[in-house]
Amino acid sequence: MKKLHVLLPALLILAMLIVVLPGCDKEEGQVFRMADNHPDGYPTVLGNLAFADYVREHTNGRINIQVYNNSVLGQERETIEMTQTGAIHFIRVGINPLTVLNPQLNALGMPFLFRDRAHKFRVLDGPIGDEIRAMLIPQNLYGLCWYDAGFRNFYNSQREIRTPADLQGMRIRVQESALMMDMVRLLGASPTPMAYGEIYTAIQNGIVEGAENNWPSYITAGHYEVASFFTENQHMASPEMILVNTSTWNSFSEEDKAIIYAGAAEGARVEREEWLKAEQEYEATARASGNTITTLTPEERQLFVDALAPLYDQPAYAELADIIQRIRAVE
Ligand code: GTR
Repeated sequence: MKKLHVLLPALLILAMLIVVLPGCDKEEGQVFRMADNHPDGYPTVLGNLAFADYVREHTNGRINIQVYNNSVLGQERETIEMTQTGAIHFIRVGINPLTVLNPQLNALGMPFLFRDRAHKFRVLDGPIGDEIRAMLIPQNLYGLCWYDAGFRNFYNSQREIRTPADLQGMRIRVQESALMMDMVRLLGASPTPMAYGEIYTAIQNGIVEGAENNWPSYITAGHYEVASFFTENQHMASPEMILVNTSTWNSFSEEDKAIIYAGAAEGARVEREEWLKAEQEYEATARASGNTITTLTPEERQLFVDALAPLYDQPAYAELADIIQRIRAVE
């Protein structure tokens, strides 16, 4: 009996642990999946992690967003579709592949539209950005915040590009977006849509000669290894965003929605800060690699602006005149 006296507290503790241990599982809260196609350390991934951490902390672990980056849940288009069905709950995605769902989103990808980064974020963080975030609700996607993705530029494996004439006849990989195809066609090149994850091999095997993207993607996806000519022509500054499946969103209480919304703002703050660092770091990597990095003269850059200006008058984009005009009017 004496022994039992000694043993009882120990048994009690053991029993408590057994009860508490599955409770630890419960502490994992409700698990949600978030997709991103970029690797560890990429600015968007760091933003996503800051978002998930904020939400986990502020809900005491009840809402646990797990970030699956590196395309482990699929290529961008598949993961957008999975977020629409709710198989994935959150996604970080660029604006261009979303334009098939609502062509109004093309407004943000129009060439040479934003005057600079500050103008872009005044538009995105203001009423126009709010309006666009809500545009995909009929497609089961709701935008929570805006991420930076810098400027997109052309690069290729063949020759230096200084003017649109240098792009003539070149096969250029584009995102699966009509706007991207029309833009590349206007420059006299031949657009080839394909998934991001296929570009490296496609350039390496000569299926396409080039692609276009920002500094961080050029380096982290390894494209700089197979496309050594990079021209900083900055034809578009389409942003990126975090989207949530609308049923998932509607399942949250108003209080939790406010936390998730604040968490997305924190994710965006971190991403935009990391973006500026990454741009500098990866530009330096590109320059140090011995690749041909071309900075255009204002006259050369103007040739790209002029070549793409007719896009604004094509019927598909003329429909965007109102929103484009409002974007331009933002001080
Ligand atoms: C990157 C973007 C990716 C993907 C990629 C592409 O800049 O962050 O989400 O859209 O471009 O060209 O497919």
